[in-house]
Amino acid sequence: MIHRRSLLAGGAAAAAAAALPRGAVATLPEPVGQTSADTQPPLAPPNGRPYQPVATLNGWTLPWRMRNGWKEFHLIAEPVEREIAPGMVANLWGYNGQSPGPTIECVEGDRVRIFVTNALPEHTTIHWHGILLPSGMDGVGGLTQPQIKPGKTFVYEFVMKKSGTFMYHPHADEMVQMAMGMMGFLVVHPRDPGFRRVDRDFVFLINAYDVEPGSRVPKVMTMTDFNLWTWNSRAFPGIAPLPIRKGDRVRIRIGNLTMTNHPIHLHGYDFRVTGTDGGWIDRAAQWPEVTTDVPVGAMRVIEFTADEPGDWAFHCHKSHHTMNAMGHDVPTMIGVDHRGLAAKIVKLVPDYMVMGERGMADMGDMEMPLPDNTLPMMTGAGPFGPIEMGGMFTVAKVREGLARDDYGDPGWYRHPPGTVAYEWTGPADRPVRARTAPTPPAAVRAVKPRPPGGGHGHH
Ligand SMILES: [Cu+2]
Repeated sequence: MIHRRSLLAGGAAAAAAAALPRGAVATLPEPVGQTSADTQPPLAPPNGRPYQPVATLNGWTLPWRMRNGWKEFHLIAEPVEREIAPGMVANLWGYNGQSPGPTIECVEGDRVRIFVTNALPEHTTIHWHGILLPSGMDGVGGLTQPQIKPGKTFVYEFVMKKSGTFMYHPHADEMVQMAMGMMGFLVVHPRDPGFRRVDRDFVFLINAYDVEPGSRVPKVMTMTDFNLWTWNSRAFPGIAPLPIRKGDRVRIRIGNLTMTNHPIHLHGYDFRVTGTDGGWIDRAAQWPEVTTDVPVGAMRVIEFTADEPGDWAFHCHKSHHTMNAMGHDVPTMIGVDHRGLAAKIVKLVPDYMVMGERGMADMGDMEMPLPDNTLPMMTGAGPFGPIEMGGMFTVAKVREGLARDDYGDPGWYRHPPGTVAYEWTGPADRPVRARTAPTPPAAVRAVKPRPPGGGHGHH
C-alpha cells in the first residue's frame, strides 16, 4: 500500500508550514512510500501532458506534484525490506520503501525537479542513466557534485530532451549500493501520445543478489558469483505474470544492472527490438528475435502483437539464472543412488544438500530441510505439476476478453481441446539399434597399418 509520511519535516515543522499561506514557503514534496511487492496498476497522469502509463513488474510509479511549471518528485534513499518471493525477505537498500525504487514517469519536454533525501547510513548520489542533461546534474559523486551525506537532501533539475527508456542508480559507493538493491526505472513518454503507442507497456530491471542461505543481507563484496537472479528484486514464483489482452500491442522494457549479460527469451512470439537506452530504433533497422541479449548496464525495448493466447514462458536463457540459491560446491550425483544416505546425513548436518541422482528434477520432490528464509532452488507449481524454475522466470498470460485496464493475474490458461501435448499409450517398441560394428572411416584405417606378414601385432 502507498503510504504518506512526514519523514523529514517532523510534526512541528509540518505544523508550522501548514500555518502559513499555501505557497508562501518552499516545501519538499510529500514523501510517498510503498510497502507491497505487488504490481501496482499503471498510474494515469492526473495533470501535465497526457501519456499511456507503464506497468512496473512488482513495482509502482512515484506520484509527483506540479509546481510553477515544474514536475517535482521526491526520492528517499533508505534501508528497505523486500520480499524476494514468498518465504524469503531480504534486507536491502532502495528508495521510498522498496527495491527497486519507484518508476519515474514524465514526458518529453517536461521540466523535472527531483529531490533526493539520503536516509542511508552512508553518502550517496543518483545518476540518471541515459538522460541528456547538464553535466552538473549527472550525479557522479566527486566528479559532478559532492556526495549527499546522510540526512541531507539534494535537488536535481533538468528538462527531458527526448522520450525513451532510462534508469537511475547511485554513482557513489556504487558496487555496494547496487548490490544492496538501489536502482529504479525512468520512462520519458513521447510528447505525441500517438507516437509508437502500445496497449500495454511493462518495465523491469534485472538485478542479482548474493544472500547466503538463512541470512537476509546481501554480501556486497561479491563480484560475479551471485545466487539470487531477480527481476525487480523478485525471484520466481515471486515475479508477477504479464497479463495481456489478446490483440494488444505489447512493449516490454528491460534494463540490466547486474554484472553479467542476460539473454531474455519469450515463448510463443517473435518480437522486434524497438529501442535501447540510446533511443528508439528506426523501423527499417529493427530485426526479429525471440531472444534478446541485454548487456551489462544497458536497456532493451521489445514489442509484439499478442495474437496467440496462452501461457507463454518469459525468462533468462542462462539456465542457472532460472534457479535460486545454489550451493556451487556440490558434485554432480547423476547415476548415484544416495537417497537413503541423504536422510541419514541430514540428521547430523541439517543444512546438507545433494544433487539429484537422476538429474535435478528430483529436487522438487525431496523435502530437503533448508535454513530459514531460504528459497528452494526450483519451485512454483503449474497446472500440470512443478514448473522447476526459480530466479528469472515468469509467464506472459495472453487472454481473450481481459479488460483494457485489467492487470490482475488471470490464472492458468485453459487450452482448447486437442491442443496440449499428450502421452502415447499405444505399443512402444524399443528402438532398433545397428547390429554390426560400423566400418571405420578410411582415414582411421590408414593410420593403423598392419605389420608385414599379416596378423594384429603391435609395432
Ligand atoms: Cu540471466
